[in-house]
Amino acid sequence: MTPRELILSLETSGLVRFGTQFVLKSGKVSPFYIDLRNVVSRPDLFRNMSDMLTEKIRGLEFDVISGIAYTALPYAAVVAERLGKPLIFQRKEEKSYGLGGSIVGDFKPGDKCLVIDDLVTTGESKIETAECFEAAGLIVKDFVVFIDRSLHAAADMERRGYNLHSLVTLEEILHTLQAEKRISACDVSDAINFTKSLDAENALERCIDNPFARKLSSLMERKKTNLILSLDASNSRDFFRLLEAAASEIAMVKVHVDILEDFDPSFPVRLSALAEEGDFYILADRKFADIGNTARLQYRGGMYRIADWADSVTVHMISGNGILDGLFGDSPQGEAAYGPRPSRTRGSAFLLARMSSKGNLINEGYTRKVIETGRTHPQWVAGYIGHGTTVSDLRRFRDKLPRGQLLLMPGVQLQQGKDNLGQQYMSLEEAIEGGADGVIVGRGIYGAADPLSAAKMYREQGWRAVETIRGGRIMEAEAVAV
Ligand code: 5BU
Repeated sequence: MTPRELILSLETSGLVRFGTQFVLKSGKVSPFYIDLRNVVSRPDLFRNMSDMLTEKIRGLEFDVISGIAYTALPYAAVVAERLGKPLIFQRKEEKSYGLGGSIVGDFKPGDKCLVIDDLVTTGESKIETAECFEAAGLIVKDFVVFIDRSLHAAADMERRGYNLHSLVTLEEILHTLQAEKRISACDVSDAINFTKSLDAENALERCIDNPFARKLSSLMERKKTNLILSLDASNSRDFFRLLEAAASEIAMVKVHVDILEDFDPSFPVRLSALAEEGDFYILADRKFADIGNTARLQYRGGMYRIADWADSVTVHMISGNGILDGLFGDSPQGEAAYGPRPSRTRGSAFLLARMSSKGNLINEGYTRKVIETGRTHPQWVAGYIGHGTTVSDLRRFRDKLPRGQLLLMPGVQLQQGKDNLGQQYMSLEEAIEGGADGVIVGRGIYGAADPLSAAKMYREQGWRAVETIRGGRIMEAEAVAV
């Protein structure tokens, strides 16, 4: 069966329909309707579509094959049998008994898995499936669908590291049916306009506007530096000596305030004045991790009163979303007990999505949930702290982050390497090539014989890489346009 015959046959069978208004599952009213679920009850069409799919897939490289339940599963079974490849699939429901997780079938970590689905609209559900498989150790690169009913999904998926192959596209359907006079020019323009508006809405949903992310990225572009100095000094004399020297080179200073032996209330006063004068922001790397109420007390109160002076803070999501409400939400018990809520531009977080230390316990499933939390809390989450073992590993992770939120990467030095306590370093250029927006450097600068020259070198090399690789832009244009 050719793509043209498939289109005509789907239209004749009423599986692709135009000309009236259809209410979609989302409640939106669409001028066309595509539903391939009942193809399985038409043996001839099912066989022909399975044949087409088999031919499309034959040339691709994979070890196991999967279909997204329910619609695509029967095709995946047929194709797997024909090509002599193992079939695996993801349960739709969480299993509450017996052994094994949500994936049925045998595979080895590192196996390449090809995924079949019936349609693609935004690509989001494909990416969710890929992430589930990746969390189980599989490698997902290729998706094959019958119909790409969007105008952008293939490009969006490609940006996130996946190939989308389709047997027919919406444009081919429209073109074929119009040429056959089965639909009018008006049907075609209605379908295109509807799809464009749906695509635009989806793009907006994925695009996040966080005030601090915007401020930090514009400071980076203005000052031409993506350097974040991790100033892990143990006394304030060393801290300010180093910071004064490096101030002109950095976009932000990262502070572990509890490392200081001689902290007193004059420290944040002096730090804030220097930040103002030197034009950089302050990130308190406190790594809050407790329940919301405790995190709130730690952030707004105690000796350090971090909320009063830090532009942003780092947060582990291990205790659940309540920590973000605790840190940045209003105090139901009043401000007296907890201190005031930080201002909108000041109260922001970088979530720990991946760590640089060897043997850390964060896995892909955890990282995925952290990103999901960041995506659903755009008012507070300016970005993520993350690391990659290689450029492509970092790139794949970066592509999963919502646009408009930033990736800051620790574990960076001029060359790859490690320390003797588990820290693993990636080189500055690799970090930027992999998609880090800010590079966090500690000992590479303050441990150098001449910290000021080291800071200058990191800033220059880092910004040169930003200019070469991304044309001197930190925030993607689409994100700023929101
Ligand atoms: P270094 O001297 O460049 O190795 O310092 C790195 C800093 O980044 C240090 O303050 C760490 O606490 C921080 N860090 C990290 O190295 N790796 C991580 O995964 C996270 C934070 Br999260």
